[in-house]
Amino acid sequence: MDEGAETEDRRVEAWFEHRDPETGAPERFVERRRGDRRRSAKRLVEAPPSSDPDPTVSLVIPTKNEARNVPEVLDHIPDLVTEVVIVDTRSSDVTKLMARTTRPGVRIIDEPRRGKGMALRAGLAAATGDVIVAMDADGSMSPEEIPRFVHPLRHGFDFTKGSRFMAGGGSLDITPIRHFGNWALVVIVNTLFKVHYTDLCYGFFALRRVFLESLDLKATGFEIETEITLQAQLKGLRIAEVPSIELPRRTGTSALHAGSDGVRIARTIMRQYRLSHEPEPAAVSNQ
Ligand SMILES: Nc1nc2c(ncn2[C@@H]2O[C@H](COP(=O)(O)OP(=O)(O)O)[C@@H](O)[C@H]2O)c(=O)[nH]1
Ligand SMILES: [Mg+2]
Repeated sequence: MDEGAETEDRRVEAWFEHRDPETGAPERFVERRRGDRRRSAKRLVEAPPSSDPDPTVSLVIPTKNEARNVPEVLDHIPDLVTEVVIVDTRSSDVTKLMARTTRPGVRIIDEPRRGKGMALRAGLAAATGDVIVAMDADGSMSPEEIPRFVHPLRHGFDFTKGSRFMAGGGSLDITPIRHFGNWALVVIVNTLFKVHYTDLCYGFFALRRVFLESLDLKATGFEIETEITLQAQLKGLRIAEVPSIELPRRTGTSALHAGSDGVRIARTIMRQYRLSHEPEPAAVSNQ
């Protein structure tokens, strides 16, 4: 085969149409990489893209001393959320009481071990919905945006991450030092993993629960958000970014320390990068 034909062949081969196995209807185009094959191409759990118009949705909210903020968040949860799971780490205020009063059906889990990562992992494991959405309790994320995160999961995607830095997003909460740190970490991730994210350290995301078990999550602190994104990437989940507006925390102060947590996030990136170079395990069918 001459060189021109080979190039043409590669171009034709670069995309293929994914069809519904039952109806044969075209669903979406999927990129096929040859040569520099995407390391994340293989999913540990093979599940077809979901087109369920009405999935059950669990909302997981980690709380630590958010009594003044949590009622406002719980008051604005849209109807599509079918379950709310609060994971509380030894709040010394009345966070749990306020949560129960505002939303009597709320599930409250006590996670004695400190750290947002610990709390989120416990909440993800306890959630029962087809889709799990995670968000903070401090009023910096608007529950009204939740449908925006669920939408892509009903249309071919497996993981939705919020972005404050794509068109339509924004942040009124982020400090200059955090902004710079987040930008630097995004550049590192995009370079190492050959992706095009616009945000990284943001705790508003949604996941199809069928993939939860395949994500190897070990983070205990604020590096959990990065770990989930990179694990989703590594396990070949179909990832969408949606714009999100981060508001100022309503009351109280953030528990994040830009320096030490930045180092933890950088370590998490390096660990995931090393994992991405290990041989891929065999796929397991879950259909
Ligand atoms: N359960 C639990 N939640 C936590 C812990 N640390 C932070 N959070 C929650 O995680 C969310 C984000 O925390 P925040 O301090 O606002 O961090 P920031 O938004 O990154 O500045 C809030 O809902 C906190 O209440 C923790 O140790 N345990
Ligand atoms: Mg916050």
